[in-house]
Amino acid sequence: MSPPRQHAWIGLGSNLDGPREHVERALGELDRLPLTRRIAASRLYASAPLGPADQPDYINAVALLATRLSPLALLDQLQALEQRHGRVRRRRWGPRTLDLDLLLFDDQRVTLPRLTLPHPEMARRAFVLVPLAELAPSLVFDGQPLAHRAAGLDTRNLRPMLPQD
Ligand code: A4P
Ligand code: MG
Repeated sequence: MSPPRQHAWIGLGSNLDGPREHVERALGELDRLPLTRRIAASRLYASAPLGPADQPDYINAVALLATRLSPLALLDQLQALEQRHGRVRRRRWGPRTLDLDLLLFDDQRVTLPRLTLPHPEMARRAFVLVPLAELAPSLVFDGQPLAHRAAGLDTRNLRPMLPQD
């Protein structure tokens, strides 16, 4: 019997070497991971960097996957995809060609050295919560619908990208 299909929410980010192309290409690649389909994607958003300011602005998006992979097997696939985009890990919160964060995996809670679920920073970050709320405004996180949570964040820095941008 095959494992059940579960829902995984992925945060995508890039701020190097044509960030928009990295994010758009990765959205296509997420749809081709083993045992996995992409079932929705948010718009792309541009924002100033959180963390060190001496780096370019970021492009972010969120995708919803249906997958039969386990959370750790999906993390392996996401990290392999980051590598294929030429990601080099330097400093924490530093610039990167592609960052793929596993935000939520159904309602699983995981605390492992390699994986924390839900992603510990997601609720504080407008560039994660706003695209997530765009896809799932009524999804309840920590007792509150995402749309309410997103409305409470400072979004002055964040702008949806237009086709001509
Ligand atoms: N890890 C644990 N839990 C998870 C999870 N739920 N999803 C582990 C993904 N990975 C998880 O990540 C470090 C380790 O976290 C991995 O080995 C994995 O096993 P990393 O991506 O290799 O390292 P990092 O980049 O140094 O840290 P991190 O925490 O991923 O960086 P962030 O928090 O993603 O921040 N500003 C804007 N505007 N937009 C951005 O997207 N991104 C960052 C990066 C900084 N500033 C930004 C943005
Ligand atoms: Mg990361």
